[in-house]
Amino acid sequence: MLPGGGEFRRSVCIDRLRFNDDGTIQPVVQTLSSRARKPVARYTFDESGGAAVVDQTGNGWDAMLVGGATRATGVNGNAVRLSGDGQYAALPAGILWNMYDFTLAAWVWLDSPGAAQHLFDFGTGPTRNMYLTPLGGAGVARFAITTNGPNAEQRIDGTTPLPVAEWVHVAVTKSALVGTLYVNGVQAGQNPNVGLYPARLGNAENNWIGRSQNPAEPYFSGLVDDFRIYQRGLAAAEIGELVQDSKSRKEPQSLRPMRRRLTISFRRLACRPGHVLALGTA
Ligand SMILES: [Ca+2]
Repeated sequence: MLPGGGEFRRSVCIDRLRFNDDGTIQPVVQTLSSRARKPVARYTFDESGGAAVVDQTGNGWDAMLVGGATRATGVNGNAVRLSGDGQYAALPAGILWNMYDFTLAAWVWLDSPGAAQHLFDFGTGPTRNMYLTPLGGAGVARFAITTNGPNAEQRIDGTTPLPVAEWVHVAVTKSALVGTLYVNGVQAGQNPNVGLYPARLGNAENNWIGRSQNPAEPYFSGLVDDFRIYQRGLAAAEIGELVQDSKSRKEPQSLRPMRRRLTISFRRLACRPGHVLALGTA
């Protein structure tokens, strides 16, 4: 139980314990597998068109564009364009069902200040949800999570609204009780006592990019690119790397065209049935 109510749980798997001569336990060093470092879901919106949005992680959390949302030039490849008039992206039910710590990150382009618009909103309705607005009631960008309506929100407020008509990277992380809001890779707000977490929203079905759980609030108007979900709170340095990686537009080594002349020759009878030929460069 937490001092302010609610609860916090974290599951850990300990690989190795080392004991001192006096029976005390040496500190446990946390390491992350390569799998844990990767996002749970990632939407690059690089499809040429259509309503289907592929989860680039291969985890199968494919999304769907609703209301005729289109694509336009993004930070890297395409982005999704949302008109502010009934268009949004719907992510699968339960995508955050088992999350305690998390990171949500995306590039956004606001057509207007976007008062009360929701970049994302995951939940079951106006009572139980978590969202990010570029311009909330306090006049600044805000992340909030609640299981009992707006008056029970736990919030992370920025210091300004999100900038308009330019690409902005925005990220929210939660690690244990500490929730942090980043804008363009720099910390813009922090709340050290965020006791709620996505798993408290249950097997939520309304997981939206560009639409609020509150039907009275406006749809998002602008562009969204490279929307990522992690099942852990990324460190500040990692958020910075995320911003730089997107800007550098690096092409993976394996996808670069090969410009070296290759000569392949086979000795007679060198390959037999069942042998596999692998091509590569030294
Ligand atoms: Ca893209």
